[in-house]
Amino acid sequence: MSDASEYTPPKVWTWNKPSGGQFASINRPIAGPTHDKDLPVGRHPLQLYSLGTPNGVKVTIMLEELLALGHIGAEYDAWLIKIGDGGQFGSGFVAVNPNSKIPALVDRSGLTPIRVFESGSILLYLAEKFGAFLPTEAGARAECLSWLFWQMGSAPYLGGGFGHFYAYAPTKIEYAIDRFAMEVKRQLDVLDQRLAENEYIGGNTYTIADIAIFPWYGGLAKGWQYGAAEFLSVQDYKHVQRWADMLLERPTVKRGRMVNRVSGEPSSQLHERHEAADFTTKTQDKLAVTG
Ligand SMILES: N[C@@H](CCC(=O)N[C@@H](CS)C(=O)NCC(=O)O)C(=O)O
Repeated sequence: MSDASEYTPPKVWTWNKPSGGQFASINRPIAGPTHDKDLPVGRHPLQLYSLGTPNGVKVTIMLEELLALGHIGAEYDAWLIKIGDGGQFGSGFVAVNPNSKIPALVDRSGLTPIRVFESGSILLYLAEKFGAFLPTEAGARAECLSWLFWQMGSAPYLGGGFGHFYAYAPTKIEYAIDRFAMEVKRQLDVLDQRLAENEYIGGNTYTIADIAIFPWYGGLAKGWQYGAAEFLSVQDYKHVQRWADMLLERPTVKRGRMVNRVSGEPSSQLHERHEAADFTTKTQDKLAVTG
């Protein structure tokens, strides 16, 4: 492997070798399906096609929150899409999300199914559909949406930037790790300052801004991301820690984090969720016992 500093880009980039690193086998410079595969459809109004990554977990927390509020229309089937195996490139999935990334949702409650992709768009769609976790007063709504979109713009620096170069790239490039560590620490400080003055991200109520930001930045603060807690001194962000601990107390957050999860304790992994009872009967530890 050549040193990063020795590389001179050619005039025209061509796809002639794997990119290297953990996701080399699924990275491609072209869009569209690679194979024919229909998506399964369950009996509930909402069909979620996802994986228990931070982007996926945003939606399962939201759905569990809505169900806890008594919105039976938020009942959902959560199907597992294995992105490491290229499940996001099946024809059925691409028809729901042309961008080939989890999470993707189909709302089958009406006459015509409605597809929704991009986690922020899914949170907004569900918040508007059920009238929950999105303030109606103009100022509070604007604040909530500003933070929701802040998350959508910021997390790629954390995941695609810092996480990629710190944890996944085949070589450790100091320039890249420095650049993105600096940006991620700045982002954590933005949140820390906000949470020093406010109980929740949007102000004094829990909203889709918290639901969007928690899996990424709460997870980083709690040491779940990239083994980077010490490197980024996450304990220093006291208000982010306080907020993350508070959200972790919510049973809905606990349940949402289990859905479509394929790593960690077997008792924390519910690969697919089709009804509420699955949380007690279908986690991996239970399936292993019953076969
Ligand atoms: N902006 C998108 C990002 C979604 C995303 O990056 N999903 C990742 C998993 S967390 C994925 O499906 N990756 C598969 C791929 O890139 O092929 C969102 O928030 O929904």
